[in-house]
Amino acid sequence: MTQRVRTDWIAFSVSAGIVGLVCLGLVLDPDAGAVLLPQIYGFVAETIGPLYLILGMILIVFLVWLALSRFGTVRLGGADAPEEFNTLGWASMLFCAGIGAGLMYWAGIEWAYYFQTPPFGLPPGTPEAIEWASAYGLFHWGPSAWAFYCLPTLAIGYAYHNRGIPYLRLSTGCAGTPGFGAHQPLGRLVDTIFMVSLLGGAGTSLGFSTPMIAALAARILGVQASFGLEVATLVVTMVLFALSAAAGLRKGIQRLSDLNVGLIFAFLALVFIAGPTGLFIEAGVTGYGLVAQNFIRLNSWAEPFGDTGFVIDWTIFYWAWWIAYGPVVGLFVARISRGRTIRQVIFGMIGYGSLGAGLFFVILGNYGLNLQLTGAVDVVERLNSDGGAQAIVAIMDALPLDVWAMGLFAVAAVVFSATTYDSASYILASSATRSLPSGQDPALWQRLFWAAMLGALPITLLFVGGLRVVQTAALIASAPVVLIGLVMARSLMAQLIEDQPPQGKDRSGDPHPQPLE
Ligand code: NM2
Repeated sequence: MTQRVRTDWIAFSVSAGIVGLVCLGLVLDPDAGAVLLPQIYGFVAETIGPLYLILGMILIVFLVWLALSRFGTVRLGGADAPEEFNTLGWASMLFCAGIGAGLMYWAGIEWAYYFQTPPFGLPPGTPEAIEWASAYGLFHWGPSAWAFYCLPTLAIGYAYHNRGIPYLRLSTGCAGTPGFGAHQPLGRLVDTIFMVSLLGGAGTSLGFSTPMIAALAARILGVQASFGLEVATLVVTMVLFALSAAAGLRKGIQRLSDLNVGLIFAFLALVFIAGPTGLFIEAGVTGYGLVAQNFIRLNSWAEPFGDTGFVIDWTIFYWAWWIAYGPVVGLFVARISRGRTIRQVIFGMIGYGSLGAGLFFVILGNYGLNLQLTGAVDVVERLNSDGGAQAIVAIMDALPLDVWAMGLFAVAAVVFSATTYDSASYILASSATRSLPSGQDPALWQRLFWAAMLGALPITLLFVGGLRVVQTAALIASAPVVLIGLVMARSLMAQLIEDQPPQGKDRSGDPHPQPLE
């Protein structure tokens, strides 16, 4: 018996409407948008930025405590639940869920911004400033950042696997708090906010990676990079995805993403061998050492007396982006983490995630930095005159194998983007579906619709133009998710304490018999 898959028109129209209106407004008056968005960014970042730093620190302490506490050994799915995936498969899936083509962009070029405007008011060009330029990315993509993914993963995972709540939605992570059930108004609100934040977080990612892919394609094909080419890149990625979704090639796209991991690591290996291998190792060790020694300082530096804007421009932006992206990663990782203990989820996500992202920064970032320092390529000049995407092309041009290395990188970035469309549109479509009997997929038209919506935001942001404009999308999308994060932490703890009472009456082995609704 197949039940009907019903669209949830409220969630559908509210989230599509918000994103549609924003895009329409920006297209109708891009000049006003170019002025307004940076102002909004400045205002929001200055106002709530320090709060993000504080919450980030509290979160890390909370997670480490949770992992080491008696709740750390609680297993998702109950005490006897077997692990669904082996550790290597789990680690690579969680890594791929958590990052996208945005990592490829920023690992290549982030250092060049820090090189020009170093942290802590250091004078540019000093050995210390250069070491920080190489190291700071390891922090922005490191343990504190991955912690933002952990909370939704645990809150959703525990409610889903141990409490038998049958929905993979963000409201599932809030279900331990009265009023937040999937069909209650607050729960619906959470799921609708989730959809908007996902559109903002994924839109940011595509907003960074699209110009990079377009610039690489232009260089490989020998044509001029342009806004038209950027739109074409996004459309081709979207069509690739739509074709595979329409043909029901879910398995296909999964294989493609496995292949992608292979491609990207082959690329990193190539750079590692062809580039200054010894320097990568030295810079990696130094970078991790610097971040470890200064961990509290980095997490708490709010630049109260300086005016370089480093924290507002970078740490706050990154925290916002991780937060906005957190719920979708949480949903996915919760789903694949059955059989893992809370401790394994916390240390595994933070550990494997940080190491995977760090590898990109150590190899790709230091390759570019070394080109700059040896005078082989003036990457910084290229960045300032032609933008980040062209600066990446300049770095890639220095690699051996002519355009082949660059092609490998570009193909991996396209597949990363296509898989972002795939998972994001699937989750958006599920969130806007009222009842989705297990084993059934949301309607195809919805998935294609959301893929188009996911493309609309980055196209509009690119049309208005500028780093700040893209950053603003992430910042705004993150604000409501922070509030939901507090509810999730509360819900998780309420359920854990209820199921594992202090005086030895441990019920952690039993999945909750009834869905709590
Ligand atoms: N985060 C990890 O494109 C991407 O890498 C998506 C970005 C949130 C900074 C994720």
